[in-house]
Amino acid sequence: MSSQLLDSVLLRTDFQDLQLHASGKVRDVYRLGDEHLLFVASDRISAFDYVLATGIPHKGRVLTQISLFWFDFLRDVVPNHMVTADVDQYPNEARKYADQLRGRSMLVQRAEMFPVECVVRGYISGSAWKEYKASGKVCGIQLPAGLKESDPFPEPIFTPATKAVTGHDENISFEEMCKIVGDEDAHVLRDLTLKVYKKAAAYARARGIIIADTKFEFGRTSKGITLADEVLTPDSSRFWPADKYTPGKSQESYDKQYVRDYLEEIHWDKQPPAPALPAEVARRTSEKYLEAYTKLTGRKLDV
Ligand code: Q0Q
Repeated sequence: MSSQLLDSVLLRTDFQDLQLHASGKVRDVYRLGDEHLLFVASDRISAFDYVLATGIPHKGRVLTQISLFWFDFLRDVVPNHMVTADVDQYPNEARKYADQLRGRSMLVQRAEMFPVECVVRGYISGSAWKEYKASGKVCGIQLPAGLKESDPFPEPIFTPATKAVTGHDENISFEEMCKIVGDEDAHVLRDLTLKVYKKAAAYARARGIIIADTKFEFGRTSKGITLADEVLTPDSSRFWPADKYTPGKSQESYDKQYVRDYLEEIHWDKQPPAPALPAEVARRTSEKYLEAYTKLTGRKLDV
């Protein structure tokens, strides 16, 4: 990877003057006053629950811009927590880091987050496929017999989850969700999740990307129930290339397949330390992220 390309890879955010609110595998959230948070997307990539030692050029910017695209696309369906992604509008304490934040961050309204992951699945894959094979159900939902791996569900299904202490999402039934957030909010969250997914998945499919499933996080703000976190990105969703879709087996990942193939090739035991990636794998993965952005938005990211 050229040194210039390496310069553009942001692996660690370290904004000394900002107060860290939360940190995920690839994103960090900083507190800005009592009302706002600053979301920062790094170029880190995780695979099999581990952050790899090599960053992917432009990944953080692409995923931020994809969320911004969907917030705007869905603005008539559900309010969202985004305030601005224009670093020149950020509060002073963040503006000093404008050059590192530009394009890969957003100022969001602080919300009272619901402690449930709103997962919706259009196709049967992953943990749902395992559960279906064992019981014919997913999250307590009885499904038709004879579904093959990666088949579309007759209708997208809502399969909520809670974040267990291990950090893994744990599927729960809708009834259990009602006990956690209350009947009324559970019904509103389920209906919103399905409505948002159907609209976005239909749009993406027409542009060559199958969004097989995705995870939304909602919170309560002055606008009521508000769409938060990242939205319909390759990190919060399964993106499949539509032109390679073949039911009956697991599908290629639109964005992470080169990484997965490399990790299989070197027989990584999926134990830490996670390996570094060859420059060529990082470069080709970067191209897939940029390609996904262009397919969805019709725009090219200036790199
Ligand atoms: C909030 N997170 C998630 C997270 C680590 C994301 C805090 N608008 C909000 C949001 C949002 N979105 C949050 N809290 C209050 N208001 C979401 C779980 C954690 C990295 C990225 N953490």
